[in-house]
Amino acid sequence: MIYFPKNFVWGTATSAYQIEGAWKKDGKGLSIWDDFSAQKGKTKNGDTGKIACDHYHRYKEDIALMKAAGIKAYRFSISWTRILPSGMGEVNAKGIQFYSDLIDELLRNDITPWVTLYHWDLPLELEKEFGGWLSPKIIYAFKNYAKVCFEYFGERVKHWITINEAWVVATLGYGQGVFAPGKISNEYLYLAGHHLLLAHAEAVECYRNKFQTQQGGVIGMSNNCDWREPKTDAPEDQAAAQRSLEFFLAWFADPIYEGDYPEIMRKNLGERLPKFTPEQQAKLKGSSDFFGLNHYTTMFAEAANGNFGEQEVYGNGGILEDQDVHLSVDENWEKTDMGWAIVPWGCQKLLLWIKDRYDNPAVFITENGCAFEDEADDSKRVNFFKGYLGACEQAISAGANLQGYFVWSFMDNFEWAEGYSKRFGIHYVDFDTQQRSPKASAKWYTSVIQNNGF
Ligand code: PNW
Repeated sequence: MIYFPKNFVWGTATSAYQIEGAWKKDGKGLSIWDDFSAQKGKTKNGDTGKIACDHYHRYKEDIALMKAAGIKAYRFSISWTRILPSGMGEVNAKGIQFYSDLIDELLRNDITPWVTLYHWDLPLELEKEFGGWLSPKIIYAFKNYAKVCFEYFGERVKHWITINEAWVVATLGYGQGVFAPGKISNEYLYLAGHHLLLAHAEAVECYRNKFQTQQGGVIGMSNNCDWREPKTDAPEDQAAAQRSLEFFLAWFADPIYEGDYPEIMRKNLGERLPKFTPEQQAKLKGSSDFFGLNHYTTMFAEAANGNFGEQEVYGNGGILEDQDVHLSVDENWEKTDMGWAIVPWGCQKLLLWIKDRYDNPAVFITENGCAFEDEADDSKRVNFFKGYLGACEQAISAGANLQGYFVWSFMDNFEWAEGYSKRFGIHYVDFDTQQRSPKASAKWYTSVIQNNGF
């Protein structure tokens, strides 16, 4: 039996563009993902989120499934362009109504809403007007949007996540160009990352100054990180693994917990890494009430000593060269349909790394899950969760302050560049008929929540 602390938060997660559909309904403006997925060759089979799971029309059905599964907390994201169709300016009443109804429906079903403000669907207008995350103008646009959300929803929403996975936004969107807006540069990613952090800090300051006291909620950021295991015991490989974690997670977490980027980034990147003013540092430091962590996989790291070529895993964008690290996986590790290795002990090590580096903050795993084709017993997915939840339990026993876990994802959905080809959900969705039903993993998760053990 594996036991979790009494008030452990058991949840599941989704994001707006991946499930809502209704891409132009009720005054919604276009986002960079509407634009990107419509471009030839950007997503597998040309898939887009135009309909997705049609959650916009079926949210009541989906919440009923959540309730039936015994899920206690639901993390979803707000589509910025439903609220502010061009990113700034007039509020779209119908967009407010949709999220207001969704929140009410959750509360009626005793499910706690955890709301992500930015899960990658930047208003296209802001991309066109000033280059989105590449311009400091985005900081105030984001703050303004966040403020609207706090005003309309903050009486009912007590858990806020400003930005989902700044690393993905910066690296895949502005470094490698495989995600919207599809830019490729070894400078842009650090500039975008800088503005993501500053936007987070402004939104948090706004929440704390104007809303937090009356509304009594918490706010933080969710960052993604794999574990990096030294390929060998050699000191240079151990240093490479550490460096790789610093370029991955500490890139965003150090500014939030320490007020500045890791030294190794400053050293290796020189002028490509923007600097914070002392005022910005003060705003950033301490700007999260909890540590949101999205974790999926583990890779070996070894010192590259300047040799790059075929071994590169994440492609260009410069980030591996910047780290001077080679990444690889063990051929014997089992892999998901995304090719991501299943390594539960990596999760445990990462949780303890966070504990040690950031003085044991309250951590919520805001995403963890795996893509697998459906099987009747859904055993691959169940085994994945068993492994990772076991690792969480061990990390807690070793002192990690882990307080919650959100399965990614509640249902099969639009998996970005992979379209509908990759299935992460604990609920099956038939995209032709829009029927959904719980997979065996959903039933298994229910039993974990109920028994708090397995
Ligand atoms: C996360 N990587 O994305 C996102 O938050 C989800 O929207 C997504 O569906 C889920 O994980 C599964 O992919 C990631 O390359 C995308 O390391 C790419 C990476 C990590 C997370």
